[in-house]
Amino acid sequence: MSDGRKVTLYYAPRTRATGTLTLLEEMGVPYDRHVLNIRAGENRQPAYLAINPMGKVPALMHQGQVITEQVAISIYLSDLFPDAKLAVPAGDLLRGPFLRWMAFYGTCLEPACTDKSMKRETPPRAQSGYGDYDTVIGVLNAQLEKGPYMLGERMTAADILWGTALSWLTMWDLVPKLPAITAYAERITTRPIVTRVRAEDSALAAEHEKAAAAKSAAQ
Ligand SMILES: N[C@@H](CCC(=O)N[C@@H](CS)C(=O)NCC(=O)O)C(=O)O
Repeated sequence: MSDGRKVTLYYAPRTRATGTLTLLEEMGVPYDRHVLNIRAGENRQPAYLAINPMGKVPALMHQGQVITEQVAISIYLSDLFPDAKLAVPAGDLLRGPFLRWMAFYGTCLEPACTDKSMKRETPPRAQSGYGDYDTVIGVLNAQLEKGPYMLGERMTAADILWGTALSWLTMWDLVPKLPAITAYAERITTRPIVTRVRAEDSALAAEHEKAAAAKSAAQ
């Protein structure tokens, strides 16, 4: 791409980077992909820590600038490629709700689900950024009941993030299989591009597991 918008995605299969890969594919924009085998610890090697000192994926490189955190990357990419029509630009009345639900994902849903999966006691409501798990799920469910997408009739980058994540989280019983939530996740994950990315991603994850097992057996 000659207009300076080509990005590089640092990606490992079966991770949050899969959501970012899905977004790039849905947007149909050109990108480079740098694949890491996190099962073999490649994300903890100095070469990658120089890019993301957190050792986490996804990370995005654009013209020498590093962007990390899946939510920030999703907003950044949707803004960078407005022609893909998954952005909600500044000035649009839905920009506020778009940012709200993007932030809600990172600051409410994820920590609530992590605490649940670790069976950690929720801190007192006032000291917990997400309040409590049941409230997070209730607020999310009420929003999705309005449907069909997070912001109503219009599909945006928020739906790629939320839809792909909710399909895993419901499968792992970290989010309840309420009708509006499962219907929404299915609406997103049955999109042909999402289905294709998932199949390729799962095949690569299996290859990585095999390679990591062979490496540790040889040590
Ligand atoms: N806050 C980060 C979380 C990223 C994250 O936890 N990624 C996991 C994969 S889903 C990872 O890289 N794990 C490898 C490790 O920590 O060693 C985001 O939102 O992107």
